[in-house]
Amino acid sequence: FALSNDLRKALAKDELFIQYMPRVQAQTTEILGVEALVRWNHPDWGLVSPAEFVPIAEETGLIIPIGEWVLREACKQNKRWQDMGFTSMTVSVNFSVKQLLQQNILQTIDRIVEETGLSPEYLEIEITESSFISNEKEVIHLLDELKKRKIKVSLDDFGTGFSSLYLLKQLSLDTIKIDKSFVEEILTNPVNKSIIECILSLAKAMNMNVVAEGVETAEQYAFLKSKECDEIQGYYFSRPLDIKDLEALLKSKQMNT
Ligand code: G
Ligand code: G
Ligand code: MN
Ligand code: NA
Repeated sequence: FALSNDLRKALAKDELFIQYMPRVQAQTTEILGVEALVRWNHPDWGLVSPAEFVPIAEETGLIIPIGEWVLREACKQNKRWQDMGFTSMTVSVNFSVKQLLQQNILQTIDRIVEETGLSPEYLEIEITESSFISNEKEVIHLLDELKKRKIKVSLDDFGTGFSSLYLLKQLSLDTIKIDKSFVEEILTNPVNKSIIECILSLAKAMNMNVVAEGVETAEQYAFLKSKECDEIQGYYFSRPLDIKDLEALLKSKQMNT
């Protein structure tokens, strides 16, 4: 309870901030986008992980104002980067189920996109399979509406939830993100290897982009590259970064090309 009271004030006290984690094209290692990851700098406890406070935010409903803040900051920031010359990066924002199923979520997204001036094709919303439990119709409709607006949608933590192939076929998804638990044992566990190959060929047939998450070693990267996985996200390329550090990385990449 103490933590949820503190979280209530965290936004007003400017204790939340965002780190951005690069997503690179597998073949060229060009940075195609960044994922916005919220962080909380608690006055007494220091950094509190979102793995800890996002569930509290969901239970208390605070995920609504927090999620809206993250979305606005991420769009604003990406617009700034575009104005600085980093013109074709997508920013991805994680949406929890409660946030996605708000009554007026489309109006909120429209308003934020308009306010910040970001072109909608440079915004991606990450949802999880848990969004679909007993809300299939609503979510299918929402994804169609986002597609009309050219906003991208990715399915996060793919393979850990409840999506059926039947459902996957009906969704307007741009990208699936293979959960890091599959990538972790890619070279030691033949089953994981098969699962990844399977997801890659399925995604190709369905015209979806695939991001492998949690890539930490050269061997994992080499395997995924050889299987023509589209994009890589993981500590092997970069950890989540503060704005200044990301800008330094973008500049150094720009000079190398
Ligand atoms: O960044 P890290 O690995 O600590 O994130 C832990 C979890 O918190 C991940 O599941 C991630 O998706 C989630 N998370 C990070 N930022 C946000 C956010 O802005 N909104 C939501 N709903 N979840 C987030
Ligand atoms: O649930 P979601 O996929 O949004 O979670 C993203 C989280 O996964 C981020 O908080 C990020 O810190 C973490 N992550 C991304 N890549 C790696 C990685 O290579 N290794 C580890 N341990 N965590 C990672
Ligand atoms: Mn994510
Ligand atoms: Na994920």
